[in-house]
Amino acid sequence: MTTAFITGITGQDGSYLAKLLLEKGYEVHGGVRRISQPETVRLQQLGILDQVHLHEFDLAEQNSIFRMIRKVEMDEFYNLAAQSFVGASWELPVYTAEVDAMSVVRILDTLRSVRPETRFYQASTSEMFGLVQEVPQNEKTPLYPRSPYGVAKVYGHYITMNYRESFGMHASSGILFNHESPLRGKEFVTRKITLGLAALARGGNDAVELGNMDARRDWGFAGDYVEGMWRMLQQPTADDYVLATGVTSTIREFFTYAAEALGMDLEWTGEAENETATDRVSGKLVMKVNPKFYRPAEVDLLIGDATKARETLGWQPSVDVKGLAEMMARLDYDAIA
Ligand code: NDP
Ligand code: GDR
Repeated sequence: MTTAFITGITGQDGSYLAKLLLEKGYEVHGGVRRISQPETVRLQQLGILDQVHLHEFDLAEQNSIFRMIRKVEMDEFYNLAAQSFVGASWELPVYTAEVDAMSVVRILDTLRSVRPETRFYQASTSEMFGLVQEVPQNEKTPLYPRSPYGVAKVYGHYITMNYRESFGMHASSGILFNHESPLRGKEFVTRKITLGLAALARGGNDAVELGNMDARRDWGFAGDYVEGMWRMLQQPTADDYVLATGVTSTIREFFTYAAEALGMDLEWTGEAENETATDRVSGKLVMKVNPKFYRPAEVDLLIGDATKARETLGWQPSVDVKGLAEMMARLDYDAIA
């Protein structure tokens, strides 16, 4: 039986990946932060909490990483844990660097000493591309991160490549573009939108307050992306791969798709800080911009080219952005019933 260890197993991707690996017959172990009440809601929602082995573990603590890698006889290690909210990284820049950058070398160096044959996956991100240099973005596009989060992830990305090249480790990075799901954290824009719209459709009156409506993201479904992670580690040699849909949409477009899925018909007025959306059907104000959600520096345009993943891994996304918005909005609506 193949054994995998997942950091961030309680997160969106970690829980979907755990489910996928269990379905493939793996023994699945995961690291869980010691907090007063462990956040295992997603594993419960997927019905797999009693099938995974959870270990107390913190990425910021070297000894914790060392003990875990010594204890679990693992074949594959997926490093998904991170301070993953870009917006918070300006308020938590040092912590973000500790967890998203330094922990990667802590893990790699421990694996090198204790279990050098372990296959390693690093959760790299399209945020590393940052300021637009070229579109669409692929594995060779120059990096220009725009947030402390992006900067930390660039370190994680290059140190993974460096351990692969220096020590011959099977260490791969997935440069994943935004991927969402009904299990997405509530502060990320897609889920914030679908939760807010679902509450409005159920009779609420609080307009969703958002920041920059013009940013463009390449959004896919998280369930598809964890399949890509697994495929990377099944390759005979390690490498870096972009996973993306190749379609980019504004925040406004995502909002519109989710609103339409709940029967709304939007009228947009104003621009920038004064932009609003009203539902013609109910007459309610459903969106207003609040500048407090603007970021100190923005990533304006992300659109990925996943040709390499398609050709080498046989990977392709199965859900488009409209289908994704509909899936999330309807499930959030049903959950309120
Ligand atoms: P989530 O925020 O949903 O999950 C993050 C996970 O990391 C949680 O399990 C969290 O634990 C854990 N974690 C955070 N800090 C620590 C720590 N100090 N020690 C141990 N565990 C910790 O993120 P996603 O699932 O969306 O993303 C997974 C990874 O992929 C992240 O590294 C993210 O940066 C990266 N990524 C995500 C993309 C996306 O669109 N989703 C795109 C590209 C990259 P807890 O449950 O206790 O909070
Ligand atoms: P992102 O996702 O920063 O791309 O990082 P997020 O959903 O937070 O923001 C996407 C875009 O929406 C704009 N935006 C808002 N964002 C939030 N969160 N809240 C708002 O109210 C709001 N209004 C507008 C943002 O400015 C931004 O342009 C995600 C995370 O999962 C990272 O961990 C991952 O690496 C990248 O995706 C790829």
